[in-house]
Amino acid sequence: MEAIVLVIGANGQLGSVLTASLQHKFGKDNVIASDLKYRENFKGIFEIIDATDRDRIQEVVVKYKITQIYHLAAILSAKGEETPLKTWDLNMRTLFNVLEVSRINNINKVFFPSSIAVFGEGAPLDQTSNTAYLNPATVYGISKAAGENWAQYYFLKYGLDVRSIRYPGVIGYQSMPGGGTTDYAVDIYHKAVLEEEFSCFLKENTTLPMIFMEDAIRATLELMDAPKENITIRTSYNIAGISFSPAEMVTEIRKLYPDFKVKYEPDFRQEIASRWPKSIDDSVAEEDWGWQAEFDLEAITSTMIQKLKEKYKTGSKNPEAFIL
Ligand code: AKB
Repeated sequence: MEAIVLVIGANGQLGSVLTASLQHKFGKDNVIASDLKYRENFKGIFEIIDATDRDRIQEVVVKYKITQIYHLAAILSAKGEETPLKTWDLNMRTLFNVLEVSRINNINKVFFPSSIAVFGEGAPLDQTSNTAYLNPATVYGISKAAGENWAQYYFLKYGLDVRSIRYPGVIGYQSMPGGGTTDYAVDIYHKAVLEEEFSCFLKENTTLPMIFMEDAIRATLELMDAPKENITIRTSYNIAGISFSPAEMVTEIRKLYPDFKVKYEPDFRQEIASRWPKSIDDSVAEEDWGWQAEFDLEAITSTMIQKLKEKYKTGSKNPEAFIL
């Protein structure tokens, strides 16, 4: 059967790139992008959806006879700490709306992103396994840990085929992140290419798991394509890309920009990062659906710099203008 896909949160860092990949895979007419606001110059079908409004999701699902939903709308780790109750409410309400609409309309497959933010004190910091203790210290992490369990609940109770990945920090040139603790790892490349000084909100030796956008998108598509019987994890799959610290990024960037200047001004995000794993064991994803990352720090750095140089050549100095 042909897939007709709804992407909720299609303007975000991951959503914008995933939408383009889904259009490529399923055809422009079979992908419905949605977000709170229209995206300028977007090519394809776009609907305004506030995912806290269940009736609106239902309306769009019926209108287009949707068969798959990718639910990417959420408030992330750093931003979430400014308004914990609002973050909990938004992250959970939108998930429940998607799960309920999917159950009622017999949606074939649902994608729900989780995060390394589900881990915290009590889990090993190195090679954190899929089954490691979940003890999140941010409201975002709490909402993702709860969301994973609700995803599994809908699978066990209603047979809803919900699939999920615990993303590391995602690095891409196509779009800008917003409100995360790993955002520095995108900003740093923009500053390097603009030949500006970079102020890093994490300490130089803070190692975190990261993944290049191309790998993150491929992981998502591979998970969603995997045969149902291969999916042994119904909470969320660990996936690893490559782990590194700000200092290691700077060393790599200086190979191309020897005069690149960085100062370290750690803020509240340092505390969030300190509780997260340094590296991830993704052997279950590898066993179940063949997951393997391709981009290391050197490949990420050379691609980011080359692509951002091309983009900035077009004249815009506004990183927010970078969506695709
Ligand atoms: C964040 O930093 O909050 C996100 C994430 C790791 O989920 N990028």
